[in-house]
Amino acid sequence: MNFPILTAAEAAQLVNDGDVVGFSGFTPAGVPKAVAPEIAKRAEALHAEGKPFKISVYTGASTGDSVDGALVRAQAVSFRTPYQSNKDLRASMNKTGGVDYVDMHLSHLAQEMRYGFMSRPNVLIVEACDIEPDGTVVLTAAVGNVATFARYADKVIIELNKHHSKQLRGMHDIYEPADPPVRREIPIYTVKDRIGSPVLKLDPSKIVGIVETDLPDEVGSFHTPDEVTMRIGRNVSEFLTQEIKSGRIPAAFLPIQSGVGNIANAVLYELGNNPHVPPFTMYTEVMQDAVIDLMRQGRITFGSACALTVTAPVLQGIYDDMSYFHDKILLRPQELSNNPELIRRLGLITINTALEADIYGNINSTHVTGTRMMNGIGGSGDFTRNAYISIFTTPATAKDGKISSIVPMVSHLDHSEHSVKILVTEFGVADLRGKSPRQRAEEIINKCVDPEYRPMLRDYLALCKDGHTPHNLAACFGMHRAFMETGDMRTTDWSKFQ
Ligand code: 0RQ
Repeated sequence: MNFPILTAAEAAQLVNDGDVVGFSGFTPAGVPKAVAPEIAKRAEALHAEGKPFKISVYTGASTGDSVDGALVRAQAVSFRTPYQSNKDLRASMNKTGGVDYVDMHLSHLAQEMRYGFMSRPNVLIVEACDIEPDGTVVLTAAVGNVATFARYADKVIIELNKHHSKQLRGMHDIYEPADPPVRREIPIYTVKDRIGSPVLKLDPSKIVGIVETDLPDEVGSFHTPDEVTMRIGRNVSEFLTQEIKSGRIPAAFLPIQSGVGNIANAVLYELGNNPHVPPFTMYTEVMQDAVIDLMRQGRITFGSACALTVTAPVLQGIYDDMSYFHDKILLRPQELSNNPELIRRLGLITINTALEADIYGNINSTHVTGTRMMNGIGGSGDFTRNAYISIFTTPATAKDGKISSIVPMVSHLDHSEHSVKILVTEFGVADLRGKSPRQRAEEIINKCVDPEYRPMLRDYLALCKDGHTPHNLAACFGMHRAFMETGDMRTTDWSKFQ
C-alpha cells in the first residue's frame, strides 16, 4: 500500500475537537514532534474564530515541549494522562478550570484502556524510523503504550523521522499480555529474554498519512553532579556494597531500576565506579546518559527499558556504534518494563527520588505542600511496591535549607511505609527493614535528617502521646504551616501545640 505523504500541517487537519490522541514515546524519547505544534496552531486558529478545539492527550510518560508545551499554551488540551514534566502543563493542571490530569502508575494505563476503565484513543500519532507497505513500522527510541493505542485508534499518522537510525530494527520487544481471566505468566525470566515482536504491525487501512521529519528527541541535559548529589550517590553505592558483603544481596548482584533526573544519573555513576559492585544489568523504564557511559565501560552489561532517555549527542553515539549496542539494549512496552510480576520475579533493586518523606518512611513523590502537582508518580509505584529492595533518595533539604524534605507527616502519600525499605540523603542511609514505626522514626531522624532539623523533629515526637505510630494531629503539619506563613520551616514553633 502507498501511504499519502502529508505535511505536518495537513496531518493536523485530521485531528478534531474532542479527539482522544495517543502519542508514541515515553519521556521525550520516541515522541512524534512535528504534528503536535501544527495541532496547536490549528487550535489557535479555531479559537480565534470562536470555535472550540481541545483534545485529550495520552502518551507513555512525559513528552517534550513540542507536545505538552505547544498544545497547552494553545489551550488545546482538556485531559492528560499518565505522567508529565512540562512547566506550562503543570501550571494549567494546578489551576481550577485547567487541564484535567490523571496521574497513574505507568504500568496500568494499557490494561485500564483494555478493561474499559479509561477512554480509548481514536487517533494515534507514531514516530517511526522505518515503515513497510503492509503497515509494519520500526519504532524509535521508546515503546510506551503504542501497541495498545494502535488497537483502538481508527486513524494513524506516522512521523517518519530520519534522525533516528534504521538499525534500531531488532532492538524492540513488543508484546501485550492477555487480559484476565486468561492471562498467563509473562515469560521473561532474565532481563535479556525477548518474548515479543521487534516491529509494530499496524493495520495499513488505518494509516492516513506519513509526515517525513528530521528532528532530534527533546531530552534535556543533566547538571554536573554537585556535592549533595554525589554524597547521595556514594551512600547508595556503599549501602549496596555492604548488602552484597552481608549476603543479603546475591554476590552476582541484581538488576537495577533507576528513575529520572540528576540524582538518578549521579547514583548510577557512583554505582558504576564502585569497584566492589560487580558489573550489573538494568531492568528499568528509562536509561539515561550514565547507563550508556557505563555500558561502554563494561560496567553495565545489558539494559532492558521502555525508553532511551538520553541527550542528543549520547543517542547519536549509540547510533554511530550500533554494532556494540545492538545486542545490549531491549526496548519494551511500559506494561513489561514496569510490570509488577516481572519486578518481583527478577528481584530488582529500585532507586527513585522523593519530594518529601516522613519520619515513619512514607513518601510523597508528587505534590508540593500536598496540593501542587510536580510531575506525577510515574513508574515509582510500580517498582517500589514490588522491589527486592526499594530505595528512595532525596536531598535532606530543599530551597536553600528553608524546607526539610523530612517532615512529621507527608502532605501527600504516594508510597507507604509498607513498601519503602531504605531512605537515603546526603547525611546517611536509614534502613527501615524489620523496624517498628518508633524505631523507624529514630533511624530516619538520626541518619537522614539535616542536623539543623533534627532537634525540631525530636521535639515533634515529644509532642506525641502513645500510639503505634505516634502523631499529634494538631501539629503534624506544623512545619508546612510555618513554611507557608514565613517561607521557612526553621520558624516552626511547637509551643502552640503543647
Ligand atoms: O525545585 O525546580 O524550583 O529548583 O522540587 O527537585 O531536587 O531538583 O530533584 O529533579 O530529581 O526531581 C521527585 C520531582 C525530584 C522527581 C522529583 C523542589 C526542588 C526543585 C525538583 P526547582 P530536585 P529532581 C521515574 C520514576 C516522581 C516520579 C518518579 C519526580 C524541584 O524525581 O518527579 O520517581 N519523581 N518516577 O527545590 C517543596 C519539597 C521539595 C521541593 C524538592 N519537599 N517541598 N519543593 N523540591 N523537595 C520517572 C518516570 O516514571 C518516567
